[in-house]
Amino acid sequence: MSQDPKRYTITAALPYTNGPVHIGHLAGVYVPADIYARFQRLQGKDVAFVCGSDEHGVPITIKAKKEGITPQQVVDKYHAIIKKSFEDFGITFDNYSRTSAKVHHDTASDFFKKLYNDGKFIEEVTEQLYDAEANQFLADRFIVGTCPKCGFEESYGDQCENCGTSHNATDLINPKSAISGNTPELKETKHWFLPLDQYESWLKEWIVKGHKKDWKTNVYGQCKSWIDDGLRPRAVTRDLDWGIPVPIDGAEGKVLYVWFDAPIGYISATKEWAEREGKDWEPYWKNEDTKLLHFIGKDNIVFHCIIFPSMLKADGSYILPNNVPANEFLNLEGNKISTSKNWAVWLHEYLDDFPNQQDVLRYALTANAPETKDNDFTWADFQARNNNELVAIFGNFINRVVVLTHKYYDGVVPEASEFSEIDTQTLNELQAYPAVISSSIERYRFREAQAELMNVARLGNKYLADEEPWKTIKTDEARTKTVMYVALQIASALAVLSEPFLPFTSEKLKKALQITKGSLEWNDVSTKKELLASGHTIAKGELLFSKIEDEQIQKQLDKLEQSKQDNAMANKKAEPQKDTIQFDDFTKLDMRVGTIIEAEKMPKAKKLLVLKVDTGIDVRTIVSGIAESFTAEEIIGKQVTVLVNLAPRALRGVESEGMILMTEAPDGKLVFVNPDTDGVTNGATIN
Ligand code: B3M
Ligand code: ZN
Repeated sequence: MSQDPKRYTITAALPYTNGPVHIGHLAGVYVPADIYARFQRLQGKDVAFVCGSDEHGVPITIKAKKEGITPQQVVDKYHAIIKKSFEDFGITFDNYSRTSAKVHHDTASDFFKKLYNDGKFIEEVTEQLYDAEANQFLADRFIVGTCPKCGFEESYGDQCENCGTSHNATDLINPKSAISGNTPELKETKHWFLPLDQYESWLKEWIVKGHKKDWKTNVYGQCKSWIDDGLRPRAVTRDLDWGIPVPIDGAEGKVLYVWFDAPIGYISATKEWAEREGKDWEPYWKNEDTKLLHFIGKDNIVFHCIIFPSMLKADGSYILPNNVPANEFLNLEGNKISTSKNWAVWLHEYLDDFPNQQDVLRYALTANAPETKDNDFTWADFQARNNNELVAIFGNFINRVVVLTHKYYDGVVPEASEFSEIDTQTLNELQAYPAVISSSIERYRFREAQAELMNVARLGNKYLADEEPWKTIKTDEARTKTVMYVALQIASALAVLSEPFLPFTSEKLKKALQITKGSLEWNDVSTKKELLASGHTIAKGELLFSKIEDEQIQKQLDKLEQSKQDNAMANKKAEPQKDTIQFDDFTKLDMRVGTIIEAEKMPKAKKLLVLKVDTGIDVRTIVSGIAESFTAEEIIGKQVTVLVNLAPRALRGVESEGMILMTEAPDGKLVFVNPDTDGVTNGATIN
């Protein structure tokens, strides 16, 4: 392809529709893809930016079973949530489609048929695990059994979540169907395979010997190791009743493998878009002067770099991706993001909790993007990025410029007189930024690009701090005008250059500066002598950013803490029951309601509190190992359950005459077995 592509086909991984979108998806795929697409549009490029919901596959059928609804209901629910949250977040897909759409079923079926008719598949009968009671073949995720490697008893058919090994379902020891719990049997079934081995040398030529060295190291490395390991035929059909029916005779009850149909979803989404726009979709997928790019997360590399290209090659009429800028993973507060454990920041919830603050999240995710290694998102960092960078640097500069222009000149851009050396130097520096930022974006280095954008704001702040118009206004009117004129040029540049990263801010800023649509372009910043003319009137505008308070952050941390506890609760297995006792054994225990009337820490003992307890019989001393769960003050006055006839025992020299009944919360904190007996007096017996 020539240096300057005619058009861009930009795809972003189709999210699985078994849950909403979270910050891991955003940081890995959608924010960088959107920055790139917005940037190319700003360069006047012809862009098709497509995505859609991935609505097939086994996880969706499992979710449906769990919730007692149909797979269609599952995907309808999440498709709506995902689509809306992307829109509200400002992800500018030209089309967000879904794989249950007719256009996709047709496109994927036709794709399969062409390959089938051209003899590109091999047909093979293999033995697969079958659940006779449920009357169906079992997909990998529907089989659980003992991992042959580590002995973990709940390994899935395809992978053990305990040791990470991937294996075949037939390798599991003592496999069980997750549907009926029965032991599955082996049954013959016919499937169609794409013989990847036949594409090995071509892939080697294209990726390894080709110029794919400009792919990211992680992407190139994974591809190379897959190819070096040798490729094997891969089944592209499955025995399942949810998906696109295999469109040939003799394939009843079989559907296309989700990873066969999903990437074709990019093509269907492009078709749907082209039809709506009255365009021809084919150049976007078939012309060599199109730059095709797949934005994905690292777990999807093999599918986008090996399997899908082989499918496109097998068809023969398609172009291949120019690049696959895959990101690593984003963790959350030190732990892996997990949908099932609800360890995530969900986009739709963020949008509710932080209304009109889309750009803050976009900024924080890009500043911390897992471009070359896994990264961690923390709420503290999010808050700091906003308060110390967006508010203190970007917002502060713009605010000063707008306020001073109104204060000194009623909002009219002043006339500049002679430029000082500093002025010229500053304006020259400003002119260099579009190229600097572009170069980073073109190399998929979005965090670097965004850091350069912030340097434009820093340039503005430094200029104002050095030139001090608030001082010169008293002594040198002409100089002040020149300084404010230069500062307004920097503010205008920020309005344009921030668009790919901070689109909502860019919009607000353009409104404040009264920059009308289309009047100022990206490259104008380096070529135009004047971005905002003298005599032009700016508006007041709203504050671009506002401080995020500790309470807002605490609320988010509390939410995560709640997930942690819910999980601990769900995972906690009850201890096995103790040996049987007789009724007489039980009646020997004398348990009473009592009230803690005094409490103090036992000196030099981390865990112990010395309590005075009114048992109704007497007031006695009890030493209790609860100091790590309670302060002395908070338990005074609490009614508790006391075992009063336990033989006294000295603890650190203090005689303890009884025991207070406790249990443990999932987080390890002790809690009283509180009698919850409003109006019951001390000394009441428990039996
Ligand atoms: N649905 C997998 C994922 O979310 C997947 C991507 C499909 S892209 C064609 O990891
Ligand atoms: Zn294992």
